[in-house]
Amino acid sequence: MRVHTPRTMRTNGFRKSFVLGVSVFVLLVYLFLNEYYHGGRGRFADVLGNVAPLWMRNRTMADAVDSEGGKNDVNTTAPTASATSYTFVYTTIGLDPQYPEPPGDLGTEVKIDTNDTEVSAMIQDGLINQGLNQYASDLMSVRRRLKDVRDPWCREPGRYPTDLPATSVVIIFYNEAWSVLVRTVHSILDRSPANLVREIVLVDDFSNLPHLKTQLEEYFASIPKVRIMRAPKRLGLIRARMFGGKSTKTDIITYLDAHVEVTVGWLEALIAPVAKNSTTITIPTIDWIDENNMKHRIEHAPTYVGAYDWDLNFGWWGRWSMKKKYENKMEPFDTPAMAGGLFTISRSFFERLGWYDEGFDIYGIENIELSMKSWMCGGKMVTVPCSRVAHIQKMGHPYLAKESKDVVRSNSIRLAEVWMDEYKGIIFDIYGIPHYLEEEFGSVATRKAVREAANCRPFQYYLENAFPEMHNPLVPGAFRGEMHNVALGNASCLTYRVEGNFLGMAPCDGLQKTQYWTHNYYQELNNYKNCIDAVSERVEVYGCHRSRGNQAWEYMVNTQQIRSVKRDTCLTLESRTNVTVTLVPCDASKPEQKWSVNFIELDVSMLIEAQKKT
Ligand SMILES: *[C@@H]1O[C@H](CO)[C@@H](O)[C@H](O)[C@H]1NC(C)=O
Ligand SMILES: *[C@@H]1O[C@H](CO)[C@@H](O)[C@H](O)[C@H]1NC(C)=O
Ligand SMILES: *[C@@H]1O[C@H](CO)[C@@H](O)[C@H](O)[C@H]1NC(C)=O
Ligand SMILES: *[C@@H]1O[C@H](CO)[C@@H](O)[C@H](O)[C@H]1NC(C)=O
Ligand SMILES: *[C@@H]1O[C@H](CO)[C@@H](O)[C@H](O)[C@H]1NC(C)=O
Ligand SMILES: *[C@@H]1O[C@H](CO)[C@@H](O)[C@H](O)[C@H]1NC(C)=O
Ligand SMILES: [Mn+2]
Repeated sequence: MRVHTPRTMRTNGFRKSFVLGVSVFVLLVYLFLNEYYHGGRGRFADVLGNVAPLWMRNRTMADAVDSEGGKNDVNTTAPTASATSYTFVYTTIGLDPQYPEPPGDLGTEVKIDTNDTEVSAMIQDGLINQGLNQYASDLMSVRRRLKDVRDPWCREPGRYPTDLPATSVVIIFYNEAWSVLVRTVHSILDRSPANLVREIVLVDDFSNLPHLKTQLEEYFASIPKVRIMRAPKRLGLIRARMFGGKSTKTDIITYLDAHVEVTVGWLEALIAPVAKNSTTITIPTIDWIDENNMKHRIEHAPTYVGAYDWDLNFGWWGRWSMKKKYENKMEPFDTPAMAGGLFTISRSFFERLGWYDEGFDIYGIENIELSMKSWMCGGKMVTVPCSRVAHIQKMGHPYLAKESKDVVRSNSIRLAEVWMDEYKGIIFDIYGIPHYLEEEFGSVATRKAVREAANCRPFQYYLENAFPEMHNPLVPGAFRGEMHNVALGNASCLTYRVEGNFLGMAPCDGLQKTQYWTHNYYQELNNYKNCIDAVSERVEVYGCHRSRGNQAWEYMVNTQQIRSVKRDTCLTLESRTNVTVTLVPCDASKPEQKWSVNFIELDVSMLIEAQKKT
């Protein structure tokens, strides 16, 4: 993929008309606020999705954003000049008590009369289209205040060096709701030291919602720090992140999702470890904005750490389950994996790591790739407890909604081939394939060259040092390859042909296609994502689902039998045909129940030891 030069949105003519636009806008805001706050409820949602907050009524937006802290109506609670040289324009901008409290202020939930059926319908629309309660978001100020939720240790004077470098903040959006996106940007402007934010780059990944076009440009034109880039076609989240990141000029890049609200101190805490060592990638503590009511929920995130299972699907594990213990729980702590959207990285390190694999599609797995290679190529990844960023966890994956291709599969297999050495077989086993299939997943030659050039360590180093808590991937009797029945000998292979839906014995052909089986982490008997399924006393073949049940098998190493975990019967060659297989009660004396296979040999000792200790 070629990266196109960013199209800048501010021409002179545009600027002139914009000055006019801003004036009109300020006037409208004034009139509107008068109307709303004195004239009753209900009008604003259709007038202006972006509710301009009360405290802006006498100032232009740019004034508000660039204002010096500590004066007039700005209340600063953060460390003052004695601790750092930053200017803080922080959470607690005072509200005028004569007006009602804006909905959701200080992270409270937005209360809505759901007896109103029209409102309920609008809420449903938002949940379906945006994966969040957009109606509630639209009710809130785009500059809603959030509390400083950091531990007191984080706020101590002198906690961070005074000479931290600035960062570019890169945000990818695709059909994001107006209030959600604009609030993300305002939260950064309002709650970051101004001198640490060089620019905020909004990358439009080919959205088609109209409010993200001219309206967005007009809205931010008065804030020079905000730069809007448009992808020339749909790039997908991964390539859009590279598109935006490569356009920045700072050495430090901070990525955020387009549906977050940062809180006081988030940025200093993220930048400091990267400034100290450019091979460190930092991740904030990701609090939860409840997608149903926009409530800022802070109780869980500090107890979690990013991790994943062998499906490479990111998840949150309890911090207590990790081997490494920390005396001071507020210090940045080692982390095996990132969720993906929120992190700070040195641009030079990102370059050395080859950014992301450009062969990755859309979304997914790139977070695991970056996690692995950060550790393997001379650096590390840490979670920063003092950096608190609130994130809307959307229902479903609106970003993926229209994609039918199994992107996670091809991305996972590319990742495994390049980064996982002999452990890649574990991933291939999950997809039931014998080796990397270049004709299907494309070349990875350039990715292997990246790994070579960056002089990265083996995957085993990552397991030992970053992720010893990883589960043991080998089930008892884990195998891959041909399945021979002892009654027939090694020239006859268990075969599955999609055409005719045939499962049975056939002469071995050595092609590793219809006769290739894996007994994998999910206890499946898997041939290219087709799994043997214990329907009843019969066996049939269905798409693999990883949920065990009918598709879970136990290879009994001593007797060579294969038992259905669900039915407690054994996979047996039917001697009346010598072709078909069935399920009958297990009987270790029957050769028709014995299967000779090739067991997997792999060093997983570091994982097993870690399990014992926890
Ligand atoms: C700010 O706006 C209020 C009305 O909302 C007005 O009474 C006041 O005089 C204004 N102050 C300034 C400095 O313009
Ligand atoms: C700032 O906020 C704090 C806590 O909300 C409050 O105690 C203090 O009085 C405020 N200061 C000013 C100058 O408004
Ligand atoms: C919603 O309707 C119920 C039953 O009609 C009523 O008890 C409740 O007070 C109503 N809620 C609001 C917020 O009007
Ligand atoms: C940076 O961190 C890496 C490990 O994460 C370490 O090996 C290296 O020595 C550090 N560099 C400096 C200059 O501290
Ligand atoms: C079949 O192959 C297995 C190894 O897969 C071997 O142990 C066994 O002796 C072979 N049996 C015959 C009959 O050759
Ligand atoms: C099945 O194979 C076994 C072993 O080769 C043989 O003894 C038996 O006669 C065969 N049965 C049929 C029905 O072909
Ligand atoms: Mn997100």
